[in-house]
Amino acid sequence: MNDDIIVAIATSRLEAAISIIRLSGKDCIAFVQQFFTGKIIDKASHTITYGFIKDQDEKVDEVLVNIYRGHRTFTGEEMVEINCHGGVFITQKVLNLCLKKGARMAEHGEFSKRAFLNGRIDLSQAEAISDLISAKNDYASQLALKGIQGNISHFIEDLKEDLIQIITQIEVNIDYPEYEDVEELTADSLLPKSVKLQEKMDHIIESSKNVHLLKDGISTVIIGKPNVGKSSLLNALLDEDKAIVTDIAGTTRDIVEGTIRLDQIVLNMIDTAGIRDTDDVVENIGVHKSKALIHKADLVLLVLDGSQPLTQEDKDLLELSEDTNRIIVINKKDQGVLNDIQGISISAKDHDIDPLIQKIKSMFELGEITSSQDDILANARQIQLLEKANQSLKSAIEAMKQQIPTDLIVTDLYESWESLKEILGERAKEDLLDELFKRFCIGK
Ligand SMILES: Nc1nc2c(ncn2[C@@H]2O[C@H](COP(=O)(O)OP(=O)(O)OP(=O)(O)O)[C@@H](O)[C@H]2O)c(=O)[nH]1
Ligand SMILES: [Mg+2]
Repeated sequence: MNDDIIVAIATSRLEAAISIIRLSGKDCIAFVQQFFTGKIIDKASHTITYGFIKDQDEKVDEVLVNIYRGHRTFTGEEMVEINCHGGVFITQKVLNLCLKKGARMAEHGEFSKRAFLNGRIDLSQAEAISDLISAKNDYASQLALKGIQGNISHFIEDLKEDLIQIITQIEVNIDYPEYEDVEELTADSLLPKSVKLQEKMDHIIESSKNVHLLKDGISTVIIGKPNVGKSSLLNALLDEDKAIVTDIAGTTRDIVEGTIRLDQIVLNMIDTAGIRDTDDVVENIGVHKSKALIHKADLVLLVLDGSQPLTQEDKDLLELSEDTNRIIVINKKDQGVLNDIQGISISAKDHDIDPLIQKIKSMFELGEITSSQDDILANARQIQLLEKANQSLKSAIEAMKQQIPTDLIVTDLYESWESLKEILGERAKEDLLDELFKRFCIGK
């Protein structure tokens, strides 16, 4: 494994009271001793020493140096942190000196990657560190902190434990097929155990997905036939004139985006081209894009013009969006309502949209989830893997129900097991690791 000495400025590049230069790698205490006047070479781990950083005879900075001897360190290797005065120029000069003496500039996330490779943290914890750095709201930071503390690792380990018990039970069966009575007995108790585990996975997947809507925003698409007031609704929600509004049908040709915040909920809004059959080439492309978005969105706002009777185009859209998470919005209520479709009546033009906002808030009322619930996955990669694990387990359950031979069932269960391991990076491939750790900042 690579344990050469890496170095990076671990604090922000702005002027500050102090800035920290972090080093990690084999014998990095002896390395720093070469240009530090304080005595650190024989000092105990986790101690702080005062002195000067010197480049030959020139004093570069007055510093405090923390030393950490392996393995109880962040990276699991010997580490040094040099606390410099916070000037950008001085910090850079100390960094340059480290590089000149032979340390290597750390890559993005390389400290965390070493922590992972040395078994100090698992992949879910490493990802949580990256998430905490980029967290932009309370939900995201709470979730990340739990991840760093090993929360995800714990509940995935629990799932693994349940699964391995099921696998063991079957393996015993395969090894001792002569006990026919035992086989029947085992198969009976296996099914409820497996179903219970599968329900646990279902629950984690669902709540994780909900929380991610909060963390990353709810992708919301506004659809409807031309001229019903979609762009007016976007503008009213954003409280600005972002999209062009005219009384000409087919005004919006391309997608217009905007973000709104309703308390803790963030909506990533997309206004689309009004959907209709058209010969206009540009408009037609827009219409296709609108249709494609309907099934990708977390929330669909289907706008109808309440002042007009329902048309075939409206009916087609009602059908097209039937299986989505949708709210039917009846616009132009200031002109009276002529259709009898159940929906939320608003007047986008007058910014009279409060009933819609209340409806959206009530649909995504998830305030309690992150604070009270522990088994939440941190990102799409983890959710996908748990879904895969769940899928394999489901096939195994189906097979158990159909009394398929146990040695075939075991293949599915092992697949499920592998996916669970992958969440924690226990089988992570090199290229995946590189991809994941690249998203970190240097010094982490
Ligand atoms: N009376 C009334 N008129 C409205 C309301 N909302 C929008 N309009 C008018 O309806 C017309 C069309 O509004 P847009 O917001 O451009 O409609 P659109 O659905 O985006 O239309 P396309 O982009 O062409 O698909 C404009 O003249 C708006 O002023 C409303 O609540 N009441
Ligand atoms: Mg429009």
